[in-house]
Amino acid sequence: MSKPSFRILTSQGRGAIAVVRVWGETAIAVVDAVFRPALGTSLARSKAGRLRLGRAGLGQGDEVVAVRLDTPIPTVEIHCHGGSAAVASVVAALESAGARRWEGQELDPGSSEDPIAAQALDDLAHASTLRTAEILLDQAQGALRRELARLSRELECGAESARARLDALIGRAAIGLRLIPGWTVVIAGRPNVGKSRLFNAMAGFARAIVAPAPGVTRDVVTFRTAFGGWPVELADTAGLRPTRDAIERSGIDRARRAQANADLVFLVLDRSEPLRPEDRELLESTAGALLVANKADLPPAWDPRELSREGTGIITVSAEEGTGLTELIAAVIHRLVPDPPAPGDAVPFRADQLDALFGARAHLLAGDPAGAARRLAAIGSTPP
Ligand SMILES: Nc1nc2c(ncn2[C@@H]2O[C@H](COP(=O)(O)OP(=O)(O)OP(=O)(O)O)[C@@H](O)[C@H]2O)c(=O)[nH]1
Ligand SMILES: [Mg+2]
Repeated sequence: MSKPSFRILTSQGRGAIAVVRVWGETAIAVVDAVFRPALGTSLARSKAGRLRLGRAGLGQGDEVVAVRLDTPIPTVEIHCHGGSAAVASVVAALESAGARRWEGQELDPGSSEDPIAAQALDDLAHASTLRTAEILLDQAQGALRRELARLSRELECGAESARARLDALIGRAAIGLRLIPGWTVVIAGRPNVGKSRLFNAMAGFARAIVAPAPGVTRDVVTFRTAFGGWPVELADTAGLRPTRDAIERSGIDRARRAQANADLVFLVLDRSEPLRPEDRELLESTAGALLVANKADLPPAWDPRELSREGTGIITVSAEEGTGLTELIAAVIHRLVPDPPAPGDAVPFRADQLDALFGARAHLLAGDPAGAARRLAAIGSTPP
């Protein structure tokens, strides 16, 4: 008989609880060999779904909860403490009882009839916000699979609507592919406009150094947070200006690289001083940036309406007093996720899914709807 596989479902790092899933024909016997129930009988004789308290692991072992799942393939989950030593002890005991660590990409292929659902469950373990977890849970419950099936039916009967449905799905992948890594937002501007003060105000604590002298920030300082439930890495950068100082120049190079790779750049301007030529150059070189007029608590030296770009506007804030931050965060959310998915919407969430959607689109544009349907049918069937 083949050896059962196991996989740690929870993400690596600190956590109160870790979950180890074991599956395969002999999974229950193998877990019974390492699980010592506090009371009662073996897992083999327990009902599926019944939580059993006991110990598992080498030596004394860790106090754990074990549960048999009601799945076509025999499966047990062991919930142990989340510290690395507790997990390592349970894993070592499972390995010595004959289980093998699962190295595949998907959670446990074969226990789910839908590999897309298995991939979504796998990603769910890494979701950092409730909002992103809900979207992945919808996909785990079949939202994407059902939409692909609808799309295939429309392709088969040559419906005009198939193209729009396919394009909508491709559009939503821009969100889906960001659910785990999140978006990057970079704060830019000339020295001393208040970038670091604004960064701290948005992070909620004094992460970056703030000082009256220009040229204070050198390294890119980052902080992971979430705006409106969307995970974001916010980055404070060196003020941009010509300089002979080698260290400052190196900081400015880093700032420019961070801007080039960002999903969104804020260009911060100081509203309490007349705009300088450096500000105007930055306004020209950062065409898609969100404009932020800072130091609104001081008397204004210029009118933000002079600068508002068509359709974008300019957000006025005081990083010092915290005013305007709600509007700024709302503007960031709107720029990053202008059209959030509704509950239950299909959202592609892996690069291989997006590749297949583009492949299907190319077939469709070439007048080959059957080829497009074949590409869609293959989604999730091969490991990425
Ligand atoms: N009154 C007022 N002062 C501010 C505000 N924001 C920043 N400052 C002050 O402006 C000065 C520069 O602030 P920083 O946040 O260090 O500016 P920076 O843009 O990060 O500067 P560099 O790191 O040198 O590029 C400090 O003295 C801050 O206290 C604000 O909203 N109002
Ligand atoms: Mg700074």
